[in-house]
Amino acid sequence: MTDYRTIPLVFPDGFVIGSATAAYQIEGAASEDGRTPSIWDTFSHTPGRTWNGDTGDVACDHYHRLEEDLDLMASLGLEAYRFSISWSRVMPGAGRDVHPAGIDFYSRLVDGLRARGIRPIATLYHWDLPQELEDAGGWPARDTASRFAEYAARVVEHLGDRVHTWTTLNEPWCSAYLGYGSGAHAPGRTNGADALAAVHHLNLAHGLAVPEIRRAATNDPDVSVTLNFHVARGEREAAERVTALANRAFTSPMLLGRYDDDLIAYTRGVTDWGFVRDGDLETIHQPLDVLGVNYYSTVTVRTWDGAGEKARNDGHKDVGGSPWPGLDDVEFLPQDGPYTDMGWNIAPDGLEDLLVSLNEQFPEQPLMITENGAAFPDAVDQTPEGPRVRDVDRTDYLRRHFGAARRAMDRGVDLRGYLVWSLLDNFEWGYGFSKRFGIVRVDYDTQERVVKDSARWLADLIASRR
Ligand code: IFM
Repeated sequence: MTDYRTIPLVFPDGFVIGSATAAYQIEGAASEDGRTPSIWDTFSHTPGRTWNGDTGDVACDHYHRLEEDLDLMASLGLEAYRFSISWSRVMPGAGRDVHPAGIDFYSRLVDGLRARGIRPIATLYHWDLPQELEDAGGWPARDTASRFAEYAARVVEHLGDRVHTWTTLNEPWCSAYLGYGSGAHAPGRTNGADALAAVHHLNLAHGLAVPEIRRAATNDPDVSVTLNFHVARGEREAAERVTALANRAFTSPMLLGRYDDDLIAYTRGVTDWGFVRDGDLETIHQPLDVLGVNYYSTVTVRTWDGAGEKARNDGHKDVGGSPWPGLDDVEFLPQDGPYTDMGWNIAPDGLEDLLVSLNEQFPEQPLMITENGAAFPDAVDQTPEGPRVRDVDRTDYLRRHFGAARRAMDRGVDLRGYLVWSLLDNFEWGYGFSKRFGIVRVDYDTQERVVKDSARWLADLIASRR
């Protein structure tokens, strides 16, 4: 077993180290300055959908604490900051025009980052579809893809002189399969055929948006998409099926211009894929400057023999529906620990394997880790110097995963950067505020920020490069 903690963390010039967040998880100000509800507002306000009935109404109040949070990032020396833009804030009611107050917030954010020497990396869609578009059919409806491309164009017309990297979608796997398959995420629908239609329309949205971004931007930005890859271990055939649905359903159309035959075959009982029209795959297949990789843990699978209860340890909240349309006979087995507070196994070797495998599949494609991090319960110690969070478990997790990334680079992977999830403790979707991923603690009663030891470790790592 590799001890990833002993791998020297020396990264080349140009490699960026930073942190990431997403709009609904931190901003709050849910109905201020014209913002209208997204599917996550509706979902979180529906009884029983989130832990403790938590919502993003206030979250980390980042909307009102922008300057303080920017200074915090600067104090850690972050080289890049990945944030997402709330569609409902910049185009309330899914309107066609940009709302000045909404775009102004992101304009100030981008300017504030640049003034502090932090690279802005903007994600256009991190799961918060305007409710009006869900009412019109959501991602299973083709028109949503065109609306997304329009929204992308309008935003980039306003910020496209200053954002360094544009990311179309964050983890479309979650939007499609958790939103429309299992129902664990907004909008909470449970229909496998809808989930697969959503997969295609998210891919199409990406493909339609990329040329709009390139047309509207004036600073020759990097353009990317962020995918959450499933690293499937165990029985080979079951792992291949999981990989087809989870990973190749996105990488094959986006990077190779096709849907794989085995994916179509596995899901034949669910849908005939009639929603794929002539020309769609050419549209989706767009050159990308960087592919965003989100990685947290692995899954272990095998074909279910039908006896007893099927194991469902896929790391996703089980609310009854299935996020795996067409894979009813695949079971997800419990895995060896240690685990994070999400119950996810800690497996830095999975990150190394994933990066090496992506490099083998797409040798010309630069990669960036756009999310990696861990939830732990954390304790606050009162010290003479003030509150302190000694999160040795999170620091150890990050140390190992940075080591794994470095190892992958030694094996030839063109890795351009590493963004830790997350800058702040925040609204962890269905788990509400019960899970803390931040390298900075947020006291949700006072909104006080406490820099955890893991953030100090990250700051030291960044400082060591100067
Ligand atoms: O909090 C999420 C984030 O929004 C998307 N990627 C995974 C994180 C942890 O679950």
